[in-house]
Amino acid sequence: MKTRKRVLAALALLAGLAVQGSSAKDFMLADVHPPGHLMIQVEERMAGRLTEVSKGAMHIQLRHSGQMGSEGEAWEKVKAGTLDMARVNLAQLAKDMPAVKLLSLPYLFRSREHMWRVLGGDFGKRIRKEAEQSGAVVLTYYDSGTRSFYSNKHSIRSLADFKGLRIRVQDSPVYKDLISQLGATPVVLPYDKVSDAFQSGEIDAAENNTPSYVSSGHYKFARYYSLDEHSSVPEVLVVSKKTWASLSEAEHKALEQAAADSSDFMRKLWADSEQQSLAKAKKEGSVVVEKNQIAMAGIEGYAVKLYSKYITDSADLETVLAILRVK
Ligand code: GTR
Repeated sequence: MKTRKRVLAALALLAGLAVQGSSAKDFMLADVHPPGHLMIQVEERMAGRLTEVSKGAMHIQLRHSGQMGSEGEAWEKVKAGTLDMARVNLAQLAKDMPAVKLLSLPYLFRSREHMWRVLGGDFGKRIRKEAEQSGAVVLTYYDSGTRSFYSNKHSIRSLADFKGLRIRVQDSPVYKDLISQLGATPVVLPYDKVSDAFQSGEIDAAENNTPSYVSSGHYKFARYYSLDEHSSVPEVLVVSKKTWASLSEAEHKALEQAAADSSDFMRKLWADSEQQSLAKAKKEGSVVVEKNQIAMAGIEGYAVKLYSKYITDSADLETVLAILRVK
């Protein structure tokens, strides 16, 4: 046992030395969230862990609050190799990756656990492959809970309540079609423009998970939050293929280790973050409608009509059925 421990310690030392051997590396990581959002805390931890496992040879420079532009812009830069890393919502990749379109379909996942198992299986491999074809390496995923609608007009309790609403969505064909399908008008806007759009009247509704609803301040402009939980698209950490190719195997391992550790950390804290955000929103005046108070049959029934548009052939059908079959 002692010998095994010594061997492991020697190997760990060698891995550290191998990383140290090359010149110090700084990586720019873009995120749109502000300090205080759980995602930023998790990325700070990952940066610390990377410096630790690489024995001071690798560093992450975190550019939060959209300093590097919107998520769409960050994704384009990662693909072009002009930005090392970005943490974005996977939905941002839908235009480039057919697998993401399928994964973004409403009400696809039964639970967080279901989603994590799907990402850990064959479907996850397909996402990695499509990301590489687009110019990026998927380092890890993070929880993003479920997204629900919020409005400054009234609570959404049934399909009829969507009528006439202008709803902000991310730049993804699936989200745009979902809003039209529900009888409202989609308005594509970057995340940092949503508060202004509520104030100017450009939109009357949006959709997001509770930590983002609160940390973005949207809850101050749109008090009616209805927990319809229509979507569970996770967050993803991507590295530009150009950056990845410039690194040694030991450096890849160090990045993978720090990223995996940060994803585990987030998984433990996510549920608390959701609860705390919801409690804060309620305390400060948000009117929260629980799922069992919503006429879900109408909403879900209409939303899933999108499946017939996005399942274009028997291979897509098989993929979606395989996702649904994952226990
Ligand atoms: C947040 C998510 C971001 C982005 C944002 C949005 O919940 O973490 O990556 O997707 O929503 O709606 O633009």
